[in-house]
Amino acid sequence: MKIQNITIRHLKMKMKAPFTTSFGTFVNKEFLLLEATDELGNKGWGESVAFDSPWYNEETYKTNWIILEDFLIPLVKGKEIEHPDEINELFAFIRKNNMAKAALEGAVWDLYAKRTDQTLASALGGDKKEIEVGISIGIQKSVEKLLSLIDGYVKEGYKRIKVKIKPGWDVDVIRAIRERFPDVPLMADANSAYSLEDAALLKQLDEFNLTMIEQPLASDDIIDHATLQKQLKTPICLDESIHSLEDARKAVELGSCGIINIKIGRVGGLTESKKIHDYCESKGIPVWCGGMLESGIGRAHNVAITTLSNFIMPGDTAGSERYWERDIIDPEVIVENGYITVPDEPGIGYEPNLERIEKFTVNKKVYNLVDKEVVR
Ligand code: OSB
Ligand code: MG
Repeated sequence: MKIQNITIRHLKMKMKAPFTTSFGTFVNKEFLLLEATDELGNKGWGESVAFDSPWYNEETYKTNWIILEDFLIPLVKGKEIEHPDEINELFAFIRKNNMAKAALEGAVWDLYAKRTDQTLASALGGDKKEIEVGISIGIQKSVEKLLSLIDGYVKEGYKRIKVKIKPGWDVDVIRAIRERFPDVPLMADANSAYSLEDAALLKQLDEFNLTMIEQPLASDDIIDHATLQKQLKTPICLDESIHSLEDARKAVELGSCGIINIKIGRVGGLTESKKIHDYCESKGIPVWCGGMLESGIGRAHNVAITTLSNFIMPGDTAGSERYWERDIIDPEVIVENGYITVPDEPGIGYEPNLERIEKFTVNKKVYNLVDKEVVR
């Protein structure tokens, strides 16, 4: 395939409810959507999961735009692409900027699946017809409010509950949840809010039978996590620390975690996600798909990767209605009794709704990748 043009759109969507983590609160979601057209007129879609502020990692939607415009789009210009795995190699010499890479690579994967008339899930090698999902709940104003939210999501059928923790909102909160919901599959995500000095406090979480504790220590660390894991019964799951297959290998060899959260954007795309998945499968390390409060496009990519066999723990891919008044795809992502039915249309399997996309578009630019015909 040869990509003819790429449209970058900057969208701003209001979240149904603010989402608070240990590092900040999201009220609006600003992000980039990529639409790539091939020579047959197929359209492939990708989403950058970079936020408007560099607090989860160093990228933002604005830095992504620059990297795409100055480096990544020129790299695919004029290239004959047989398979999306080639994009991973093509981009490899550019350091980091994984979310920018993943946005374009994701659009190419969607194009490839559509051209070969298969679902993105089957193009990736996944064969689940439905996936099990959990939900991630932000830090709340009160424990009572958190308990009532959990109650609602448990009744909706979500397969596990993840709550955000930070110093001052941790052991007592988890204890209160366990008193009210003794058996619900439960985990906690600290988004790097602690250090090894907090080991004794984190050890107290062992008594609550959590399925895992996600990223307790620094976002660039795998050494202290290995030290901490030796002291904890609860498995550590790494999120922010894993950017590549190499990072996964080192973390697993060091014993820094027992579980890995795969986010397509954080690791630079679907090809790298698949590599991490396959490596973890060979080592007996379960993986699950993380979330970045995605719109329907990114959500569809998450659904597809989750169909791979070693995604054996419920991920954070909740239904569209949990985030948006109205998502930008048709149909929206629907969760029933904790399951999402994997779509069976070619590619991402959901139709981007251009009318709604335009409504949320703040800025857009079309990049033409075909040299204009030379008139002699
Ligand atoms: O650490 O997994 C995280 C949201 C924003 C930034 C980081 C994280 C999260 C979530 C929410 O936990 C996942 C989702 O519902 O998309
Ligand atoms: Mg996390």
